[in-house]
Amino acid sequence: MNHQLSNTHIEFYQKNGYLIVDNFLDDRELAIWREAVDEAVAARKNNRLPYNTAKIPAKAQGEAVFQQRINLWMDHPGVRRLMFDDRIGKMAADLEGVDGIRIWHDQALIKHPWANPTTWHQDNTKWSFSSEHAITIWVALDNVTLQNGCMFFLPGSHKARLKDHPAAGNRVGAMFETYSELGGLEPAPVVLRAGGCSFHNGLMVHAAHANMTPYPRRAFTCAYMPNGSTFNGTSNVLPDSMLESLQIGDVLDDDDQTPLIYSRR
Ligand SMILES: O=C(O)CCC(=O)C(=O)O
Repeated sequence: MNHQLSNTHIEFYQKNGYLIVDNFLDDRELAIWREAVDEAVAARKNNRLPYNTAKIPAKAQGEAVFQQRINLWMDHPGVRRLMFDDRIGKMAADLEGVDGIRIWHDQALIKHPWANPTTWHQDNTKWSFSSEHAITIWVALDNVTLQNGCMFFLPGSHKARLKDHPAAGNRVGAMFETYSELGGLEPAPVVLRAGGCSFHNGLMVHAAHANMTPYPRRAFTCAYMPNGSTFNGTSNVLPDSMLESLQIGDVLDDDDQTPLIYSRR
């Protein structure tokens, strides 16, 4: 695993809000990741989450964009091993300059042939904690191109938290109707060879192309939160059973839901 970061990488990430790491996985590691993710997705069947299954059906619009299976670390030992690798936790901690990293959620994002684009959005605005130091790794399990649905980042857009998230429906650019100033930023396409990865800050405004090819585009991603992050009242991917007892301001430190994968102390 290509997990060594230089100061130049960290400076680029902190200035622009993202980083691309080519050859993150070697061929042997890529084969292991593909096998684990394919198995875990098949075993999950139609459930997006390992819990709340009755409440969260696969939404027609969501599945038209990608097949999304969340928190596969919870029900597949192979994925769990990959997600608990503290080398990745350290990369996330170093990029964000924080002392500890917890998994917020992992997800397989499989963009099937002819799938729709992902509208421009900011992830952390939708999550159950608010932090300037949330970070996501996005690992390409297939070559990711302009044709098959690569992501696009708006470099520098991570410096501001959006007040609310405009409902996009299927309008790719709905974000720019509310936040016209973002429309002046030049999008950076995230073209990756299989085994490469990107990191992006939780406030990075991003989107993805449609898949215009007859082949699936597989990605596995994990969103992380800095250790010590607190509940902000948004349910997002938390289980109903947990939401019943959580109060706004409670520290999200349950290792069965948001495990600590890296700590400097
Ligand atoms: O994988 C994609 O196509 C989009 C991913 C994305 O937007 C996200 O992880 O927030």
